[in-house]
Amino acid sequence: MIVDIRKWKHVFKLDPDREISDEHLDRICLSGTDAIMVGGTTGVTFDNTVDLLARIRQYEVPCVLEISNRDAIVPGFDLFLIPVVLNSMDPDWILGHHHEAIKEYGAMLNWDEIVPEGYIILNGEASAAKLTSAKTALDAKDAAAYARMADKLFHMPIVYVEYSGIFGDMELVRRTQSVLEDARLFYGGGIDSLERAREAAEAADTIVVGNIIYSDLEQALQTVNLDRTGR
Ligand code: 1GP
Repeated sequence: MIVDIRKWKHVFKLDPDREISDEHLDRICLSGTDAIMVGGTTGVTFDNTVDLLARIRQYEVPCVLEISNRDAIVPGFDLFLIPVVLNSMDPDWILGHHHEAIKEYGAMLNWDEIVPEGYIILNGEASAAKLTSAKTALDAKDAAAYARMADKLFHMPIVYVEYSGIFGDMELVRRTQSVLEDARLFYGGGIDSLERAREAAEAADTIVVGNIIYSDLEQALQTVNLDRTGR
């Protein structure tokens, strides 16, 4: 399947470590979202990732894996997104884990399916921020500088502004998006209503909706109803 991330406006992120019923998964996969991203910070294993992939594969929706650890690299996804945490203070999350994984699998990878994501993690309370020792006290200028690095120095196709768990500063997101020339700005964090989805979609290129799937499915499904004109 040819998957073009540049066409994505809305993505649902499913965590292999969390339970979702067949009925809820059915509604998510048929919601009209542009893609399902599979990923999580903790408890992601080969087995729970394979299980979730097999269930999602019953539907036509594109399905991509955001790789969070080396043990959970499962073949069969449409794309493999590789997070590089630009504001991590621990080099392992910028290139250390990547080096180890590529040492092991580099020769057999299909690089056309690999998409690096330049992450900027901004909610210091999020488990991803703690795990990666992210320096989250950043202003819009800092975020824009990381975004330019990802876009122009490293030619990453995605800059991901991650507020996981809280709804972020949309002015910062807007300003960060505005400095990008080639990369797409993905925004995730605290989108729990159509109103917030629309607000985030005005600032970012692509919005990612996670948590609310598990706490209020009806609200989650509402977030797909974006105005799809424009970028
Ligand atoms: C998490 O960016 C996603 O990685 C979505 O965030 O779970 O807060 O919706 P939420």
